[in-house]
Amino acid sequence: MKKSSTALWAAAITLPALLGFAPISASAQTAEPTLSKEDKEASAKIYFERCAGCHGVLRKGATGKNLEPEATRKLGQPRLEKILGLGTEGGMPNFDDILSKDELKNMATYIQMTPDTPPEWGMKEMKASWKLGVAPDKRPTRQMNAVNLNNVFSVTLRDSGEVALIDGDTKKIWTIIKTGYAVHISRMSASGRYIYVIGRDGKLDMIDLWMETPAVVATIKTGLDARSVDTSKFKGYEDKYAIAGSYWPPQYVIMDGQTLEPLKIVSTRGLTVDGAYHPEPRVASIVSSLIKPEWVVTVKETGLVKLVDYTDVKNLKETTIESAKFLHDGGWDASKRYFMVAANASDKVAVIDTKDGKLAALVDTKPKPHPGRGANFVHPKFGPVWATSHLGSDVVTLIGTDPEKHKDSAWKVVAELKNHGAGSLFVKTHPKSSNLWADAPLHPDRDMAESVSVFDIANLDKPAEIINVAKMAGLPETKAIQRVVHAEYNEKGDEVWFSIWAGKTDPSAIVIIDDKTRKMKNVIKDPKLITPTGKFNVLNTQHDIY
Ligand code: DHE
Repeated sequence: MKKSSTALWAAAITLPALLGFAPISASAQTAEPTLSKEDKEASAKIYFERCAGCHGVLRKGATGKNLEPEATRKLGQPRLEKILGLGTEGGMPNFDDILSKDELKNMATYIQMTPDTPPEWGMKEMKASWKLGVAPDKRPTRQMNAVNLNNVFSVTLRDSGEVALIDGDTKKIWTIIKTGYAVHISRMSASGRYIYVIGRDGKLDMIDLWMETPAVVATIKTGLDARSVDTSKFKGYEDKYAIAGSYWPPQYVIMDGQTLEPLKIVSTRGLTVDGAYHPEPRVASIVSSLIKPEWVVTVKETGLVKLVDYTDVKNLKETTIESAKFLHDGGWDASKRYFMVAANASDKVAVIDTKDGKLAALVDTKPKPHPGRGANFVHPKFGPVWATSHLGSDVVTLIGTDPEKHKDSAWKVVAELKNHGAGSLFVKTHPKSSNLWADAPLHPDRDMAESVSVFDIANLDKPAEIINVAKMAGLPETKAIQRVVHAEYNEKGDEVWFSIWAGKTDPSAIVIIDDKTRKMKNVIKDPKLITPTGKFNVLNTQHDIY
């Protein structure tokens, strides 16, 4: 029986296993090995929450390995249980601190079973999910609060499906807003007034910072599994459009930037750079150009980068650039002409020249680069460089980004700094800082995952200082590792904020370090801070300062 869009919406708020995923074939249900209905549903939920991001809904592999039955059954139950529990040096995190022995056992079985295919999510379903809470003409005409909006941080509270807006001046939680499941990133409108927050369940919420207490003014479910959102930032198009990319279904949607009304959906299914058809080419990072009315949309599995021209949404023009498979996250170089994006499972960084609409270079790196948006600074010897750390290697890679004045270094790895461990996710600096920070939250060793490296940009021959940030927070000991994740600067660029990310029921904190002295300045502790991860300072996010 066909499901109504309301039923789909309701189902999709809960998780995919419970969403009515249609089994691929009847034989899959009887295929060995098997789980009880309850255990299969529970495992499918864990798979969606913890595994699908890296391995894909159809388990074809990307950042993580292919987990189709052909591959997993070769490894067998005991080996799979061990990998799931302890993780690997290659960047697969350990799950023995958050999953029980039975859950690990069931997961090892589950990934040997045939994957299910989730339903599609088209215009009809999107429109049914769209809610305009406060129409643009009913919103404030000026800022109704006295908060310094430039220094507000939108903090992901991963496991509670919320964001905390923290006033960076007073370090007080201003408000906590319910958003999508395991909310992923926050991005700003060009004006800096609206925050757009995307959940892993595809729920996009638009928050108005001008209200006395900011709240969601529009919401839509853009897909069933999503990671990216951005807005139109080119002159004349400020706050006009928003775009969200989905993992499932593999597509992006362009929306009215004031209301989130969906205007156009574009599928990303198709052929990879190698010419093979892929049923699940997921939209990874999206950034908004300042030099053209375009978004840069990266498609993970195909390795294609789309420059989407939004001047005529009805007759949409896309420039398709071939790069390398498994595109993931990335950011602008300092000039904001080149987009540097990690093709992480290909061990490459692709450099997209958004002025000429071409691939400028594919740079080979150590395994699994993972920059977040990366970090830009002027290297004493090589001029402007962009940095990334790695999931699969204990280095921070510096790539030259100035083909005009430093031609010899441009698009080359000019240095590899020693990070304190692999399992790194994010690096960060600020134009006003002389520090470069790198985390390693997915390192299987507790001490490594709880520490960060900080490099002196003026003296990069000196080894990094390693700081155990979790200890600084002074939280009680927890079974789960207190992973220290995602550096973010404040408006002035003189404080760096780190999240302590442990278990859902564990106490958590945000540690604020004085960037000059590298000593703790404040710690924000509050029972409402449940699994804080990404932090997005309004001004830095609005202007792509990193
Ligand atoms: Fe992320 C950015 C995908 C797991 C925190 N993450 C991104 C982007 C993508 C992505 C495609 C780039 C968005 C953009 O710029 O438009 N992330 C994925 C995954 O597929 C993956 C590996 C697995 C999953 O199941 O989702 C994954 N990410 C995580 C986490 O587990 C993290 C550490 C904690 C969390 O909150 O879920 C996490 N991802 C982040 C953060 C950013 C991000 C904080 C933004 C970094 C920035 O500075 O812009």
